[in-house]
Amino acid sequence: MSKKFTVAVAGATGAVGQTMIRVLEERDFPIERIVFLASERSEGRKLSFRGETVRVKKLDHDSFEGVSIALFSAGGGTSQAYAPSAARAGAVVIDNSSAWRMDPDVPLVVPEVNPHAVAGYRTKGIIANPNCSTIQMVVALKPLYDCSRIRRIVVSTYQAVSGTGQKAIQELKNQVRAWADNQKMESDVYPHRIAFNCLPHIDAFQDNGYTKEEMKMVNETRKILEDPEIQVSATAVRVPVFYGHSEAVNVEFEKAVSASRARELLSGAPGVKVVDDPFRNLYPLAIDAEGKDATLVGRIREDISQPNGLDLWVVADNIRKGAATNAVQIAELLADQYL
Ligand code: NAP
Ligand code: 3JN
Repeated sequence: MSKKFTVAVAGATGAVGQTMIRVLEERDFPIERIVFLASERSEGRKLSFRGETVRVKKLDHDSFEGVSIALFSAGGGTSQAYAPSAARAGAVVIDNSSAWRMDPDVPLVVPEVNPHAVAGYRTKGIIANPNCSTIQMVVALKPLYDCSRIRRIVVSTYQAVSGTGQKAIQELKNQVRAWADNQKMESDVYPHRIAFNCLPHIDAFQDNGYTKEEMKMVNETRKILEDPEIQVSATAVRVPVFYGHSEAVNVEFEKAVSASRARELLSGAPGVKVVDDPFRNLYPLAIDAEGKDATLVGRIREDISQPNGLDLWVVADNIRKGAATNAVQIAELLADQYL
């Protein structure tokens, strides 16, 4: 009989937590018992899992007795405070926040890119899930990197409001409704109106003029591709889309990679779906990525401004591949090969 695990979901009531629960169901993860954890605001709330009702418990330091795998998506502060307790209790933590991503003793894993890194979980009992914008970009770039080393990436992101959580999804809905009703549009989550607008501001601004979200893409890409020399410049933009982050990615290689070679490499790559027939209006769209796990890549073309460059348009569901599915795939690797 194959092994089954006790799995805890910390942040079970949130946008990512809810999707992790659905992905665990869909992928039929071998679960013996499931534990749903959130803040005291949600204590006692009923959630469903495989047709059964499970009550949410308040996350505490003693929530992890008997838990083998703890999926965290309750914010960085919560992960910082509770992941070590979970690991001490014997659970392997798979953390969706940025709290542990750059810790040298914590692997940062995208299963299609660096599955071998999972082995590093033994030091701290924690594995970090990268930022959504990084995940989809490295899934698309890894097959190309294996053909020729990448020197530099210039990326602009077009990020959906679901990346900010449930309240932001509601804020965009409310503003669209208010606009249609000719009413005043209220902004609480974002510093400006998000409906019919683009905000070049995701997470906090840093002293170097970049935002934290942009610097996550720089540092996480280097760690996952195990290449500290890659130069990355990112501009992260919030757009009025509910689900699906899109990215315009310009890449400079050490040796030239033609567009047709790139198309060929990406067509056989794990987790990638090439959608690239622009003359028939076929290219990756956020509305097509929504609810799916593949990273869509299209608009593949040689950069006319430099000899070794390519341009790509990369789209994925930020809550699925960008967070929940990637975390569950890491759990599958752990369950199959390590636990
Ligand atoms: P969300 O919809 O606002 O949900 C937040 C979840 O965290 C809720 O379940 C909430 O419980 C719980 N929570 C908040 N404070 C808590 C506390 N002190 N103790 C226990 N639980 C607490 O946010 P989300 O979009 O799901 O994102 C959650 C986190 O996932 C983010 O903060 C981020 O770190 C990470 N994330 C990562 C990515 C990525 O790129 N990989 C993308 C999105 C989010 P209540 O319902 O009880 O308040
Ligand atoms: O804004 C997005 O589209 C992605 C957001 C991710 C996020 C949101 C709040 C806190 C993160 C993250 O995963 O980097 C964090 C965080 O943990 O720093």
